[in-house]
Amino acid sequence: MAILSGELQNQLESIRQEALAELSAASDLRALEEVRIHFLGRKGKIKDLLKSLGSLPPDERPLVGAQVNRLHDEVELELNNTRINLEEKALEARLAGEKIDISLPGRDADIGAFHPVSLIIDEIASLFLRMGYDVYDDREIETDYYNFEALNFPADHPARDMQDTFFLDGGLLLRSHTSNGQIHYMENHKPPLKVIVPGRVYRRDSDPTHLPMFHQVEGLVVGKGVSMANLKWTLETMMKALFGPDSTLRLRPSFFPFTEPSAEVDMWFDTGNGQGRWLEMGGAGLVHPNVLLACQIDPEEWSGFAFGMGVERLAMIRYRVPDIRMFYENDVRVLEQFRGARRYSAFS
Ligand code: FA5
Repeated sequence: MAILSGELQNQLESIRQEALAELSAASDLRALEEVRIHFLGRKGKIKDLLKSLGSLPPDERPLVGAQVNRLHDEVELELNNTRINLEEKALEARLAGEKIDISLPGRDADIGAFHPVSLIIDEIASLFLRMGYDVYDDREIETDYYNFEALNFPADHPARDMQDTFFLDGGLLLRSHTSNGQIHYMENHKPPLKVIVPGRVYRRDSDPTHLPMFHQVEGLVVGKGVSMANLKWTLETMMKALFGPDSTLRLRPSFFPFTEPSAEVDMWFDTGNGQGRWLEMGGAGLVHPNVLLACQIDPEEWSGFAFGMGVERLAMIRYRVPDIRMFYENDVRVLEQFRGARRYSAFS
């Protein structure tokens, strides 16, 4: 049996000593990795020894190979032990640094606020409920019939272009106004009737005073001898309730297929420092006889008024918001200003 030469013995022993010394000096996992590469890596000292086996006489190779493998296993074992120690120390250090000081005061949970649009809708609903109106919630996905045809928009009539509509598959559309609620309500209720229809509407629109999704509140009254004077009084009552007794409202002649006569409703938007401008709040008018007829209501016997207000526009005036898009940017700095705002319990 071949005996290991003294020179080789010394070489193995010195690598062993060197490896153990470097392992015990490694102070963190990175240093440990360097030691591993230095001795056990592909080009490390122990791997080099194994590679040099080929140059030994064949009868010496098994013995030397066994010795080198033993050295490899010993260094690897020691390296793993050192790694476990270092990992434990690193964990202890992290836990010590992360100690929770339970004597510190806690942080308040953020309390949400009602959106200004919800606040205005509730306020309007509360007012009209007190005046004996019904509050009716209606669908947002609609047919051409309820959004246009029953409202006296003839097919291909240019008035349909007044509202840039989102069309869906299957002949459906996203309602472009809450006036569809007039038809649904009159199909199911006989006059005399008084109703408001708050809800979301959609149009292909976006600028400082226009949104692609916004809210309207529709109002509809059908009775005997209902006139423009009743409409004007109702609009003024709503504006004064929302904006105070000094608020200024203006009616301008306008056109809607479903009302005759028709008016545009403007409010004075006080922008501060004595400045301001008129802002269009909604449309209104006396219900067109064709609309009553579409709902089997006799226009000889009954008359009515209707209005449709833009809720975000009302909120702009109420809260002096210069750009309508701010309501939907979800900037908490804007929204949290409404935290203390009053919510009317119209629906409770
Ligand atoms: C209508 O939608 C009619 N249905 C209103 C109506 C109802 C008239 C009943 C007569 C009888 P108009 O397209 O003008 O009308 O819209 C009404 C209001 O919605 C506008 O005055 C404005 O306040 C608001 N509005 C319209 N488009 C937008 C938009 N893109 N973003 C925000 N508000 C809008």
